[in-house]
Amino acid sequence: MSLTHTTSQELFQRAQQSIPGGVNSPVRAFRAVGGQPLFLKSAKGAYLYDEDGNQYLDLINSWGPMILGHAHEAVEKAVRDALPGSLSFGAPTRREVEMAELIISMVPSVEKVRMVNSGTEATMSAIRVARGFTGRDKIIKFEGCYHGHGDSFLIAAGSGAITLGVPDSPGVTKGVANDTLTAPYNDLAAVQTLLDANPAQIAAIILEPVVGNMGLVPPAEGFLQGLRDLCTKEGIVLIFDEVMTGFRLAKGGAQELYGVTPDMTTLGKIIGGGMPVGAYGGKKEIMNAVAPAGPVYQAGTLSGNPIAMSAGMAALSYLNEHPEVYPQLQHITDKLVNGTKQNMQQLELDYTINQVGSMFSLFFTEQPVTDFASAKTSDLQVFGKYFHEMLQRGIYLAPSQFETLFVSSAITHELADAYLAANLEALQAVRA
Ligand code: KE4
Repeated sequence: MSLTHTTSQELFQRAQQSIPGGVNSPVRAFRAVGGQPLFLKSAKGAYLYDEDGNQYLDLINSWGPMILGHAHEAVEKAVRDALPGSLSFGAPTRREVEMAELIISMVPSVEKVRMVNSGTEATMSAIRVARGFTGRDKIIKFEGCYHGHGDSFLIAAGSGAITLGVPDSPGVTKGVANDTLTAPYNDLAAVQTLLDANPAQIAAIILEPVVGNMGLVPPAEGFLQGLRDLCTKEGIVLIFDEVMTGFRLAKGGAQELYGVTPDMTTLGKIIGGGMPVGAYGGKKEIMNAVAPAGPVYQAGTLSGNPIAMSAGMAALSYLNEHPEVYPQLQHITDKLVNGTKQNMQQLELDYTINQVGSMFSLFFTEQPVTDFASAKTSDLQVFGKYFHEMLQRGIYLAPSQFETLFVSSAITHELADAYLAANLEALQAVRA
């Protein structure tokens, strides 16, 4: 595919005059893979179209939200039907009640839920509630996990922070940083050490129950249950950040898949169907601490926005009513992963590939990848070359080794075959 990117290049030059780095979220800038970002114009089903008319098979799906593919009729119709009623009121609406009830029916550990406008708002709010509920100040997060750009989380953060080499961002005060303790993912002993050193001071442990933000890293056998047991014993609020995994790995997210129940859950991405929506929820006794029911303050002008609720409800309702989507996503993703393994075997390559459900990552390292340290053994130069080899063949991957791919239900067997053909050629090119 001979791709021209003239318009994208012109737009990127323009964008850098008015937007920091020319993008509204750092990972989009292609800094980790080199080259210039593509400016997208539209998308439909499994395909993206850029400003120069090039078509790409989408393996990011807006970093997770577009699980049903782009411009799905159920979601688009819901938004069209809502538009004539105005875009926002700043007052309670029927749709917000219906949305809350739907979330609670799909994620049983969530007994009450508050809508916000992003995953970052959800996680920021969840730890404030945990601190208010327990009267404790410190939190534990895991190296390489990313929970949005809230100050408390930009400590050993994954995703765009590590992609840009700033896992500990300037601008986060020592005071804030002192209250965030970190441990290696999958390391229960390290968590126990932190608890011993900070008795009765830990308000919450927050984690991605399946990590997407250092690339895809599954929880080790017993890790989630071990954290559950420690939190129960110590009166610590266990928060599953399911912004990526919620409604993706199962209707009830990773907590359903692994059978471990958190005290609070944060949600985003799929919950908005592509619109800006986040949510946090959990046990009634914890959520009743949230204003105006309780004293922990959190607010938002556009929280529960009617159009966003319409899009989110349409997406969640579709998943709720079509549970066959999940085994279908598993099957197609298995094909992509197993096909990649066969390609590597044919080329005598032995890179590591991790998968859970419809999320997977190819790491350019031969070591098992079980935490941040092992993820960082990946060869980023080779990843960058692979990324562009795939892009030239019309396959749009996440522009960072420290991100997961997301499969949509719009990806058919035929499209999986196209992906695998490109994958074989791209691996050949990087091996050379
Ligand atoms: P947002 O504020 O970006 O909606 O959500 C933050 C967030 C919270 N928790 C988890 C587990 C997340 O993955 C995210 C955001 N994910 C990144 C992708 N790694 C969003 C993409 C971006 O930063 O542009």
